[in-house]
Amino acid sequence: MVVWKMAIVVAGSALALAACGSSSGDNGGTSACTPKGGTASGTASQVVKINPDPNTVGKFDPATVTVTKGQTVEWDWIDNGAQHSVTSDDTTTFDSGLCSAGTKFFVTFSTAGDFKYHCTIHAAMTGDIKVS
Ligand SMILES: [Cu+2]
Repeated sequence: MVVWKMAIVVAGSALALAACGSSSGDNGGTSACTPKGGTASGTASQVVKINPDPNTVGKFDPATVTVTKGQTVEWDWIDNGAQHSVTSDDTTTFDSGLCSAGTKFFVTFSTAGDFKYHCTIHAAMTGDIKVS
């Protein structure tokens, strides 16, 4: 009986910690989940899922996407174990900030080029949008 009560108290405090962590931007990143260079809704030609991965924490799936000028790419945060960002390597073209599962981010590419991006807190998470 005493052990049961302890377990419930521990579970409750873990939930409180998790809720706190997901609402603050102080776990390694400097940006909150505020889209820059993109929007939180839209109509996409291609969808990239942000999935959990046992080796790299998270991964962009697929890592490489090809679109034509004027088309929109959507990122869907699936991983509910960690926050991730979608940040262009130049850090200025687009940046979702650190976001949690359930977030969507849409970027429309109006110029041709090779737009590499990454997650700001997981160095192994990289992706590439090829625009022709
Ligand atoms: Cu990440």
